[in-house]
Amino acid sequence: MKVAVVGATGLVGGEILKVLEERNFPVDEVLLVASEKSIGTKKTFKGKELTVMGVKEAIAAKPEIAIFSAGGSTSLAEAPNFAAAGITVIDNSSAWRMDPTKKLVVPEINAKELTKADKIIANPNCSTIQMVVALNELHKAFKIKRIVVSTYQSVTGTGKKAVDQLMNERAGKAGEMAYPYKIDLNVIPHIDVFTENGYTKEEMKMVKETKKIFGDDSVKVTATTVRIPVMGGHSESVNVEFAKDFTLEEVYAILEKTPGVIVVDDVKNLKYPMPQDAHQKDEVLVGRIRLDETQERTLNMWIVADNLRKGAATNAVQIAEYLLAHDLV
Ligand code: 2RA
Repeated sequence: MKVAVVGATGLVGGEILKVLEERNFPVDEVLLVASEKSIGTKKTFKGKELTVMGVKEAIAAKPEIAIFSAGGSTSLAEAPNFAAAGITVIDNSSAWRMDPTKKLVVPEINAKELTKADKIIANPNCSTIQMVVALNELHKAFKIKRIVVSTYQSVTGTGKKAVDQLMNERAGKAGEMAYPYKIDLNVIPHIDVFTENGYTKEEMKMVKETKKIFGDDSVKVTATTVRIPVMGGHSESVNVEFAKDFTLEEVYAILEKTPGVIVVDDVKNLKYPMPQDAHQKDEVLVGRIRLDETQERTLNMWIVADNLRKGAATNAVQIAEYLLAHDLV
């Protein structure tokens, strides 16, 4: 099995390589692929030094799977070329997510929709993945009517330049700006670009992707996505209204059995999810679970996950594992 990692030199690309190794994905050869400027650079995989190549060389090498994390424009330009060569693409960018002919997949929720015909598969946005993983089984049991979500997103979601800006600011050093403002000791209520309706693209991703992944257009979502000076993971405050009655005991029982979720909820002992605990983990941590005392059939909860792992690399590798396990590649 040959796997290409397109965008291998980025933060997510590095995590994809780490996850492939940690999960012992049955790969005989990994092809590191990046833009022209990175061709020839070296990275290590399973103790072996590999050389970064360009897309043409990678397509010619005919990997069975190509995992992309190279930005939307590269995905739009190159994913069809890989697919035309019979290579199955799993893409981390937003390029294909809302394309009606492409599947938007969180393995715990809808991997069963995948077929051999799917040659470009979209990986959802990190902030969407952790929320739907936490809510999916509750949705199946009690039918979600409406979600109000506020996110507190790690600078790693922006990339290396943002991490460097935060570290430089903390060290009192000048440096390149990934954001329009200082991020250290600050909070920026703006992720991606603003759209006509006053929401950002990041907020509208959470609205639209949630409906598509659940296969349920009736689920209402409203979001405020915020950047905070944190590493290790994204946090989300979620208020969710259901159509059916439930008890907290039923909610805990369902969450304890939800694939990909770890319940961390013991406030008497100050146990609740935090990015420092989610860092480098593949699970979604859920805590601060409590009834919304202002509205019937409504819950508040706090959801934390490593956005580079379950939010991107691990979800993509889990899709590849599913494809392999079901002879779809
Ligand atoms: C972010 N979810 O956190 C976006 C893209 N990774 O910036």
